[in-house]
Amino acid sequence: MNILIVATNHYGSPVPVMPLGACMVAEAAERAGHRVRVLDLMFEQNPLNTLESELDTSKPDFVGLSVRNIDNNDMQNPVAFFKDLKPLMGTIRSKTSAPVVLGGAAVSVMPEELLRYTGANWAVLGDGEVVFSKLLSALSQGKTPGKLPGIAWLEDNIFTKNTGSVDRFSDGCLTPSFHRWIDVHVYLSRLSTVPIQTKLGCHFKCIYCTYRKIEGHDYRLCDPESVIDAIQNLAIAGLHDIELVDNVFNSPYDHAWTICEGLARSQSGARLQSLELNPLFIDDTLLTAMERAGFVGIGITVESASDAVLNGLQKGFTAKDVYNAAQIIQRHHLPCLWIFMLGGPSETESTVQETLRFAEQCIRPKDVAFFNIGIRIYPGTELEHRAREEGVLTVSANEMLEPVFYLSPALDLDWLTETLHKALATHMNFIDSNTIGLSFLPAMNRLGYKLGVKSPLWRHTRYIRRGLRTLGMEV
Ligand code: B12
Ligand code: SF4
Repeated sequence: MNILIVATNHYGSPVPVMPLGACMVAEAAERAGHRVRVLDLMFEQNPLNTLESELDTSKPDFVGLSVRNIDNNDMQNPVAFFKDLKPLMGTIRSKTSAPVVLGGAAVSVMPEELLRYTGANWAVLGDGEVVFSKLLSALSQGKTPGKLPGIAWLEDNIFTKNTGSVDRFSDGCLTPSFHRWIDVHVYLSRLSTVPIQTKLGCHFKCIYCTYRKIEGHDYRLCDPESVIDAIQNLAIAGLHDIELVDNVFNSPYDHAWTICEGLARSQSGARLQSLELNPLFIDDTLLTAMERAGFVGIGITVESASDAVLNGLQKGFTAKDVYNAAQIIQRHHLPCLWIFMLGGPSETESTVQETLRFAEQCIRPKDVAFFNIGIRIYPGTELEHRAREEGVLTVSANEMLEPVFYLSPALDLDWLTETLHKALATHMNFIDSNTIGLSFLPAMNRLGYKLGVKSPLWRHTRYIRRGLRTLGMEV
């Protein structure tokens, strides 16, 4: 059968993200015997026209829509990407009556709402490479996929989903041949990294998090040797800047350490990054192994340095762990991006000051602190219940495709914005979502590439900000 998979994401900040999932699903469908094309809308100037001509050319029997982002998770400048889906569906329906299957992270987070909003026929929940092919096989034989776990649909307008054990995970590290499906060079010229997963799942229970809805609570670990091979092969293919996109890279600790040790031995030449480190599992041994493996940047998602807030967020670690991680990081050379979330449950003016004090005293000037204000609330999370109890959230789950945010009732938004603004003005290595939302960031990525700057660009934050300020820009 002819299958068209449309990677719908076209958001270029902080960098354009390669559609890893769409490519994996396409390759799996091809292995199952289908003729598959991927249409990547990331750099398309006129996505609807391009889609129209692609539909004319490929005449698909099934269309898969890969949907990554619902919105940009940014309370200060919210952008709702889900709204792009209606015109795309309109174009598809004007050309073909082929069934449309939704997949992608956004779909796992809000499947019912996206099925209703788009009018698509089916949704695949979670990792889709095995389920999608099974769904295609059932539908092409005229069978209803009925009990196939991992799919959802609307039946007589009632949302129905099949849970149960989903036969979908291979313990080998899956890396698609990106060159076959997308224009890799354009991504590289925007300083994009090549994404790769070493595992799925997360054991933690942070109250706002959707990741477990996407990948599950139990860890599903890729065989370390297969991860090392995959990274070596990417590097041989000229794809050196590789990002490990696990929910949390350093948990389980032993798995991360084994991969790093193997990579150090392999001398792959890859330049590795991961922005998802948990302070609980950082120690000198792991950071040394990461340095030897070829890491060029790490991110640590601590969210806060106040016990009250960490407790409220149910992060599973304490302010002491955050301070301890900072001391360890200071003993190493790895550039580090610290990620904070201000305004969560139990946040007050004094807890904000605690976190800012930590950032001022414990983050090296060469490292970077990124501050987010407010937390996007998603249906089904603990945060949703808390927000309803506190009267912060009043809309129904169906209305939550439109971004809604939690801000601690004990905080005044103007005070918080002003306080953060002052901290950013005096610390050139502090940034917020306004900085990564800068309209000229894509142009800066392109310029950086032309000048031979290597990813991650955030390592140069203080020089970039100083330079732009000299030019009179308010950044
Ligand atoms: C790593 C990551 C990043 C990295 C990406 C680095 C890189 N080089 O790729 C960085 C930090 C840059 C990033 C940025 C952002 N991210 Co992010 N990110 C993730 C994370 C943790 C993993 C994504 C990933 O690669 N997964 C691995 C691949 C294999 O999975 P996948 O693409 O989802 O594909 C599988 C399934 O979804 C499915 N599937 C996919 N397509 C299709 C198609 C069909 C037809 C079918 C059937 C199935 C299917 O099968 C695939 C294979 O198993 C997810 C959380 C998560 N656990 O998913 C958030 C997540 C995707 N990000 C999210 C967001 C919001 C963002 C930002 C907008 C944040 C911001 N304000 O900057 C930006 C957007 C960037 C952009 N240009 O689009 C949201 C998106 C959903 C939402 N809430 O809107 C997520 C889910 C986190 C969250 N908050 O809920 N992100
Ligand atoms: S550790 Fe990260 S992925 Fe895991 S539940 Fe918390 S926020 Fe989500």
